[in-house]
Amino acid sequence: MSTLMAGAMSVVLYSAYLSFPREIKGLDYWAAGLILLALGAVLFSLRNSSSGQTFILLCANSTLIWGVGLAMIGTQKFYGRKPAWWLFHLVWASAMLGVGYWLVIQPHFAARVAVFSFLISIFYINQVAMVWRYGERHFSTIFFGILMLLQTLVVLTRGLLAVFYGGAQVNLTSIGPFQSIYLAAGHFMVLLLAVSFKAVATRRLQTILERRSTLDPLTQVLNRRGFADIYAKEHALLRRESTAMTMLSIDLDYFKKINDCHGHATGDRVLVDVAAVIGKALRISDHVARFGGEEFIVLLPTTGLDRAHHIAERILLAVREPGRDGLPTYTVSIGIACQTSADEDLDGILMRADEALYSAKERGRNRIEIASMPLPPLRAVPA
Ligand code: GH3
Ligand code: MG
Ligand code: MG
Repeated sequence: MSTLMAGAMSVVLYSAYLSFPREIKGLDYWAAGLILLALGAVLFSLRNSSSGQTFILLCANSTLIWGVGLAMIGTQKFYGRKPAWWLFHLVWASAMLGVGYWLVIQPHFAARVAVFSFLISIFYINQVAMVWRYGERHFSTIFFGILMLLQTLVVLTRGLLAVFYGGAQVNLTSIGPFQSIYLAAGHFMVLLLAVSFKAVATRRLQTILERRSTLDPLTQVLNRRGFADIYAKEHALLRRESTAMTMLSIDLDYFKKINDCHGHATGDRVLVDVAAVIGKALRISDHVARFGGEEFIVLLPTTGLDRAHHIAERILLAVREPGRDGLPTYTVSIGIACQTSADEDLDGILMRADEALYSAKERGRNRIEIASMPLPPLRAVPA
């Protein structure tokens, strides 16, 4: 039963590994770990029917340790940690020495179970710590963490029972309450742990796809869709708190010439560069987006004209600094529009910022212009 479950979950995780983006790591190690767990269970079931019982038991123990160890490596990779191969090998070597000693030299079932349980729990404890430290606060992570903790407790309890009550309590071929709990936990834990790891990986996939759908792939700043979402939130805040926010419309000057003289690839590098320069001039609460071609929009929440002008100047000066990363020197023009009323919408403020930008272009480029404030809405005059 557990062999089938582990085998099936291995296929599920391997197919996820093949179809998920490469930045989601660890699924392949989990798939390999589950195959080894299935193989280990098969080897255990063969031990009574074969003459080479000792050898098969050693292989089964080794295979199970590798299986759980590879899942740990998978979890470490998933959370972007350096895989602790030294721990993997140390636990495996110690467990094989202990199991081998109490199997071949001085046969002692309970001692074997204790050594195996305590050492393998290191792999589980390591994963609990990983989830605790690096896990996202999300249901899938909590599910995964709790299951991993439960599995740790079950394995440690088995080790303690072996130490204090000897072999009978932990011999899974005999019948008793703990044996039943352990066997049931063993059967379902493999399935549940694999399902919960898949849930954590799927959650990561969702986050990546959401991020991709709101980011410009070249410059990694927001795209129009991402910007519209952010603007809607800031607009709601403006309506509630009656503050001001300011928009900068930034366009590269003579960008077509850069493409023509230095090639499209250099043009792309310039776009990445200008996004980085703009980003450095902003505060953490500000937002930058690429609105197609070579136009960038910056949203400065709770910021009036004076401060926005100061930030725009910082961008203008930083951009025209020559010789960054061997790129040609270039300049930008900036239009500024300030919004103080929630009556104006995104299209309205963008249009005013763009008008100011065109006026900066007309007046010679490499400069800043400020848009006039919008006219108040006309009110009907009573007759
Ligand atoms: P101005 O100073 O009036 O803004 O002139 P400009 O040359 O910057 O503006 P124009 O609109 O004439 O040209 C924009 C150019 O930007 C044309 C287009 O080939 C180039 N462009 C648009 N998107 C990309 C891109 O993703 N990568 C590169 N390398 N070039 C792009
Ligand atoms: Mg331009
Ligand atoms: Mg343009």
